[in-house]
Amino acid sequence: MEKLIQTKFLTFLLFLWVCSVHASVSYDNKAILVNGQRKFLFSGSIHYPRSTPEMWPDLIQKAKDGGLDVIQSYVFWNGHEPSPGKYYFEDRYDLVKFIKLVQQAGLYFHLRIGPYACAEWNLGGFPVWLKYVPGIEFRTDNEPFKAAMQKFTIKIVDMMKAEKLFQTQGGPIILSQIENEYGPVEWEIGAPGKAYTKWFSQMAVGLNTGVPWIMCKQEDAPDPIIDTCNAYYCENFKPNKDYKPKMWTENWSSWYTEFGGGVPRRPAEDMAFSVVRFVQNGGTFVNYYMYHGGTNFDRTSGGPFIATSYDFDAPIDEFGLLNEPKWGHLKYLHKVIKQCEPVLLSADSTVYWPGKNLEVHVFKPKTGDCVAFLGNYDTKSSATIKFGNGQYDVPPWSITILPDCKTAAFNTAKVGIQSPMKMIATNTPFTWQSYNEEPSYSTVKDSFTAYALWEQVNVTRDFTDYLWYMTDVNIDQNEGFIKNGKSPLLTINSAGHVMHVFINGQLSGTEYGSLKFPKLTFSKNVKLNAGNNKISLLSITVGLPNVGVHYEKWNAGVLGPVTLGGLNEGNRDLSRQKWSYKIGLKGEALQLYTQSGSKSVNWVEGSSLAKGQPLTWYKTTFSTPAGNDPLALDMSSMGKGQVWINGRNIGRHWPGYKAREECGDCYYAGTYTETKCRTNCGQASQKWYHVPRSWLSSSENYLVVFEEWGGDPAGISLVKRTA
Ligand SMILES: *[C@@H]1O[C@H](CO)[C@@H](O)[C@H](O)[C@H]1NC(C)=O
Ligand SMILES: CC(=O)N[C@H]1CO[C@H](CO)[C@@H](O)[C@@H]1O
Repeated sequence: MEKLIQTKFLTFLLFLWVCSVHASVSYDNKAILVNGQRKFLFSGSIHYPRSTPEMWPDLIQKAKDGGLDVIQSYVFWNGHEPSPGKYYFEDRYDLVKFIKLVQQAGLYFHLRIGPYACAEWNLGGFPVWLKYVPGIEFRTDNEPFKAAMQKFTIKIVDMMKAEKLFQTQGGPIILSQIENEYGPVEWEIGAPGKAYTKWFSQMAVGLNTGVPWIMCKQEDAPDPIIDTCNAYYCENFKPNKDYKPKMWTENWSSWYTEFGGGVPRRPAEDMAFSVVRFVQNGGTFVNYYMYHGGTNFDRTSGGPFIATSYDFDAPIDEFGLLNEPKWGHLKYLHKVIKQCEPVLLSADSTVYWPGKNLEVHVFKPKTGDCVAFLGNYDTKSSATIKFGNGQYDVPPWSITILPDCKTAAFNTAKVGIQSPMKMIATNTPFTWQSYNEEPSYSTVKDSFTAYALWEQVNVTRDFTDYLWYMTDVNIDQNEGFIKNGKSPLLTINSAGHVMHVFINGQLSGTEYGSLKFPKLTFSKNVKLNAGNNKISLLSITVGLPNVGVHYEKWNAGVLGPVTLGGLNEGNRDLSRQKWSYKIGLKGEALQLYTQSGSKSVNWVEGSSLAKGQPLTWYKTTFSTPAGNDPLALDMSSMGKGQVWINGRNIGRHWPGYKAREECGDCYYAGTYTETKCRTNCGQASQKWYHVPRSWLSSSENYLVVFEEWGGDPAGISLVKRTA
């Protein structure tokens, strides 16, 4: 036992020695050290697939102008390995290009390999095929999982090394991350979780990247890995060893939007306040999650029910414009903190409490310099704090920074003027044509059958949101309900997420769940005729779960029971009768969202144009509006579906899902939670959908909307975002 410990200790020393010879990034109890120098680092999350390569240089420049030193991103495994061993690193998934742009801008990079990302991303960033590797269980001591995770981690590390992107090779990557917020899962699952942590820690360290590894929310992160904090406030966070620095890897700039929820906003005053609280308590690495949130294009959002916009009320908005006053307020804060950097990095603060809810931190290294933070934690009243020879008025819930212990250079609650952004209609008229897709029946081509209800993703493998469950119901002409004119009760239990019920080709109802309760039940008296009746259920996923212990085991689709009540025999269980399955929509198979595919059906227009009808495809063409303002589609008049521009999917639209909560007022003071300061209550959770300019052509653009519920395309407009 003792010998083992000794050997381990020697290996650890050897590791430190190797690092100190080759590495130019290390850490001590105070900070990350680059080339032996302690650094105070402001970092911001920008997820490369949530914007376009054409947007990247500008986003990175705006991050730099905003005072950031580091850009941080997860690596999105499902985008990079769409099928086993087939890799993709192009377009929005060109990770190397993104990191090189960060390097060209003179910034550092923090590579969160994971490869578990969470991130409100489909299946938390894991490819869907991974779910179907025999015997697999995600994120635990499971051999098939560990083999796949290791293979992908090595793939990424080797790629970074080949491109010389680690700091030790002259590149911008100063930190990597393995796993992600694993602590809470480990705590819940116990021994196999602990074994897995030990394994992935050793695996990561063994890859010799030359830069420190971090793990967030992992209190038992083994040496030499640094554990870090993710939360709205982190001032009370302590690393698990006193020789590790205090780092904040996710300082939430707000929260994500879900379909059915309001849009969260976090006041700039409170953001700045939380950052300064962390800094005065010795924190030296702050990352904003998100600095630019961007868009969940295509079907990349997770949840389920995460909206297409991932704006996050971040300092740079979804469209790549500055979100003021947040961006400017934080820029100023960064500037003032950087003035204090030498002092903050060379001393610890002394703290005292001059009154109720008041707190003063003073940094006074031997050099004779002095930095003070005057804090008022009262949520209602301002306070006058006497300090040195001065008196300072400090607003509620705020901190004033004195970089020389005399002059008030910044107060977290004093923000600049707001410059609200507007969505202005461009004069781009749309002339629509429509094509109505019939519901599928059991007799449809390319269907297959089973005497069972199957789990949806098992069948679709997530190549589409849509799966048809179809069955036939024979009704005897002697059924009592035929004679007395009553209707039988059809009850359908589904694991989620959305279901349209068609009976003999007519839409009889739509049900949908929510992020918290994805399951749904349809229960309605329906009209059935004597003889054969066709029941067709269109079951729809809205992003696969991204978080939770063994979230890979969550089901979707019509799992039953499905019953018909009020018959002569009583209840008839339909769950185990013959069901036919059809994957995807007809329009998807025909690729109606491409110019060539659209030629395969007959479209109608003018007075024949479909309005308020389910399963409708709409198409139009338009020319690109002049100028550089970011563009969006206002989809308020529509229900639910997907939108394509020039064949590219801009995401799921669902303005028909209204934010069901009530929005309270939004005073900046007081502890922030994501339910505070919401907007859009009672209205569409999302009505604008980002249209990247780089996806438009200089001549004619082809726009296609698939509408599930029924809407009025005359209400769709192209808008531009300007100040
Ligand atoms: C998954 O699909 C297969 C057929 O492809 C079927 O045999 C199996 O029962 C299905 N499993 C579930 C849980 O639906
Ligand atoms: C991932 C995580 O820890 N999220 C937490 C963030 O903070 C909110 C509010 O404090 C919690 O509800 C979340 O669970």
